[in-house]
Amino acid sequence: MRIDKNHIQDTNQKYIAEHNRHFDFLSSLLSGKGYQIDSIIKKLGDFQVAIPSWALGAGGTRFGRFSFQGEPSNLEQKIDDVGVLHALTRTAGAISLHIPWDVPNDYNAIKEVANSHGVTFDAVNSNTFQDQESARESYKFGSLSNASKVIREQAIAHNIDVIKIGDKLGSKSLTVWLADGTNFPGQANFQTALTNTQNSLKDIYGELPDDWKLFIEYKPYEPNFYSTVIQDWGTSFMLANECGDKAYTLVDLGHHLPNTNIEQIVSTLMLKGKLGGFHFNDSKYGDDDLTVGSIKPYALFLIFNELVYGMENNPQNPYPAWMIDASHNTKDPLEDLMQSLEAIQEAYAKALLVDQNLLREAQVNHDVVKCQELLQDAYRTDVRPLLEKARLNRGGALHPINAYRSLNIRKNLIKDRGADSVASGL
Ligand code: AOS
Ligand code: ZN
Ligand code: ZN
Ligand code: ZN
Repeated sequence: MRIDKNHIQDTNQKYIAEHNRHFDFLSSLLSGKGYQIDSIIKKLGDFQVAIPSWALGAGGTRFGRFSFQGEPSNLEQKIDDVGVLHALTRTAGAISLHIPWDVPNDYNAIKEVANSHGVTFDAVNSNTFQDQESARESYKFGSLSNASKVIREQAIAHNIDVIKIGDKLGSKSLTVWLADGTNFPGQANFQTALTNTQNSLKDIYGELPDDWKLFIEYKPYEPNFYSTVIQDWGTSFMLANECGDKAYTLVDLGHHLPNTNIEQIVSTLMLKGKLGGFHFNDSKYGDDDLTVGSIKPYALFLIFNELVYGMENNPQNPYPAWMIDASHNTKDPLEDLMQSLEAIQEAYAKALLVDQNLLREAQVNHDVVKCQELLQDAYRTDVRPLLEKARLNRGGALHPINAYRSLNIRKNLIKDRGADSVASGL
């Protein structure tokens, strides 16, 4: 399945006059206020977000899984789906693989498919939260933290395998998310579990190629409900520091207890040069993995405000790896991902409109009202014409979801793959 660029242009015809009107209005408004429109549009176009291979099929919950017709059933088809997203939005230029769900049979063939879509391989994710059929040891009571040395060694070896697989594809980072923890008080010794995790991570870190990064993800609870070994950003940050310069904290928006000030966490990590990666999603309660921007768009904007500040003022922090980590079972996964991509771009564009100089001045003058006015003025601006322009400039669709629907992409995928295809993996 491949979208002809001309077909995307055809779908744009219907909206171009309206787009021009909106864009002209917004750009004269913003230019009048002194903004450099071209530079904002360039930044939006350059902002690429990786799509996780496991979000391309309809997800599920621990209670069940409902598949969506035409799901990709192998790695090549997953990359094709990211190709569709990238062709329409021009902002999904990477895929993040999960091993062992996505082990390539033929590396060159897989690289060629990705290349043909202009898609690169972002962070590779290891999996020590499920037992594989061929596995000798079980992760039921933990992996890198396990009290048993043989189990830890199996988990370390798996992570090293994942690095080797990613290296053959051109990935430059490994993301480790552990389910390790306990369900009941007294079940494990906290200090032993943390020490084991630290030593295991150091062993993995020792096998990283020079130009690679290790991302350590944290999460307060789930699947364990009493304790999680890497429960918060502080624990992740500490482990990253113990490992070394190539190890970083990864922030997943859903991995915080309700009302946590995530923007402040982001800001602290960037100041310390340790924000390595980012998983976008949204949540009402916990790690809900809902569509980005569907629940708390203002919080997302405030987070982006800190990300933009950090990208402009913290050269000690490398450019973070962006990924969507969302999946559920009610929408067409590709339409859902387009909604997430749009929400990310929108929050980013609004954050780029925050006048950092005026904000600094208002802060120094303790003008609290002015500070809020500056943020909210940016947030209330309808930036969608800027996003459209960024896509248009790169050959994408003015309205990706409308184009996806009018080009009958899902129908074609069902025709190619069958109505009962099931995504491999989760
Ligand atoms: C799990 O909660 C984490 O968010 C992981 O980043 C990711 O969702 C998982 O590795 C995919 O199964
Ligand atoms: Zn995540
Ligand atoms: Zn998660
Ligand atoms: Zn999540």
